[in-house]
Amino acid sequence: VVGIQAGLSEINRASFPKGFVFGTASAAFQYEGAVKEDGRGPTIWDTFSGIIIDGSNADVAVDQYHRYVEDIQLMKDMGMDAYRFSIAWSRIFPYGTGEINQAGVDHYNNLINALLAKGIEPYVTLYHWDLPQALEDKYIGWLDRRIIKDFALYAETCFEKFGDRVKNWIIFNEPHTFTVQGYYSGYEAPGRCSSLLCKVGNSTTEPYIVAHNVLLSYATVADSYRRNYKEKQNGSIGISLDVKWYEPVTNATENIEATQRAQDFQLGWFLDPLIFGDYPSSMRSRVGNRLPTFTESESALLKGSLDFVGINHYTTYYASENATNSIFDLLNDCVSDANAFAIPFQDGKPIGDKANSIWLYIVPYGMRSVMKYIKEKYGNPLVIITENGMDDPNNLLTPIKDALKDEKRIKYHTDYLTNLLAAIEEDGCNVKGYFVWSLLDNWEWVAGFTSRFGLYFVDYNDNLKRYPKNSVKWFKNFLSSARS
Ligand code: BGP
Repeated sequence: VVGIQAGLSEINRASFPKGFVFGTASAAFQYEGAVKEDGRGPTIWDTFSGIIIDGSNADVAVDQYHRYVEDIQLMKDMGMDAYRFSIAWSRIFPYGTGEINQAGVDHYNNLINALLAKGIEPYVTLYHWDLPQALEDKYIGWLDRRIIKDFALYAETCFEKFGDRVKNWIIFNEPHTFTVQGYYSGYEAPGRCSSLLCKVGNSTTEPYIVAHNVLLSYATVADSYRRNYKEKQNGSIGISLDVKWYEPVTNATENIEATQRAQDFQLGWFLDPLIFGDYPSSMRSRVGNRLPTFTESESALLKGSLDFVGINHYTTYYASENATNSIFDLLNDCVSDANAFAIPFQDGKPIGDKANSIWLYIVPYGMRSVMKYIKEKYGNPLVIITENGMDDPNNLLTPIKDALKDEKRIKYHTDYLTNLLAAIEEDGCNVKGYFVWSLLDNWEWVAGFTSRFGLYFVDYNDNLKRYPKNSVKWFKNFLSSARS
């Protein structure tokens, strides 16, 4: 068939396997606004006191809480099949547990029903980083095992209330990111660490405890879903993991080994327990007794508990055993135990063209490499790309008509999708969906409103009006080809 041989510009929906799903992704805190409405409780992101580049907050964000009908029409106009959004835990349980807030349930019922009425399938994330503040106050949130029970109650409540219509659940978004950024570097909520930005917590133990409690929460919820809901509701559950592709910065053995460790301390930290039942051995040997252990029954619950692996992939870096004394050492995603540094340069040359974000380099083959790596290491599990996208520097131009010319984004999606297709067709990877981050420009963690990832431009100076960027036309055209 068509696909890669046909050349870059020729791929379209019909090039992908039957039933392949295309959608856009979002997160409650970044989109909803209305933070004090209808009984929503505060979250750790409402109270976060770390640095946000433009000093903004997400009190209004892009106001999707009130504008979801209009936004669903935008998805429909493009021909998207699905929408990935997250439920704000503190709209369902304002204090994390206790009484259900009916107004919150009503809101998500309305959103789900409005999507289905337009033929758009909801893919629902349960935890996209907005922990109810009450649980942070009560027992320091993810650091305490009591969270497992509270999270399970929240998850089960969502299955009960929405599972008759929601068939795809993403239990956690990027546990690696919120573990490292929240408890190691401190750039993100709850900003506990012993490094630059804050002085609480212990960054040599907390990330591992948090990750462990997240995994045990996942295992508990997966077990409950399988026993009580799966058959009745005919749905599936998974998790979204952030994965950078890494290449060794040189062919020296130490850098080849650092590359594997970077992957183990990122993807392996979560996917190894979920597929094999335990952490990677490189983590065990380097972290020692600071790395918690799973009991036999916990390990059995984790093993094979995913119906699909969600992958959020944006960029590729080199990995090196040695620090580079650049800003990237500070932005490094790898905890120091990994003894691996991720850098986007080799001999001063960048690994790819840059998006607007300081961390985002455009390296399309990284997509294919990640897919192949997952197939080979983890036995070809079912994968959904739950995020892929970029913030085009042109989106910051004025006037707005110039900001809409996002040809770099079009090229990004063309090239990443071409590589994804090659992974499916030529490498035999088992991938069934692709979600663009993001439908709209929105409030980005740390970057605030300075970073525009949307297919639609949002005018923050004029009532949050949405304007289609050129990539909307591109997707519309891409999706309009007959399904294969
Ligand atoms: C992912 C998050 C998204 C989104 C995206 C863009 O890691 O899951 O929520 O924010 O990154 O990145 P950023 O917000 O850092 O600009």
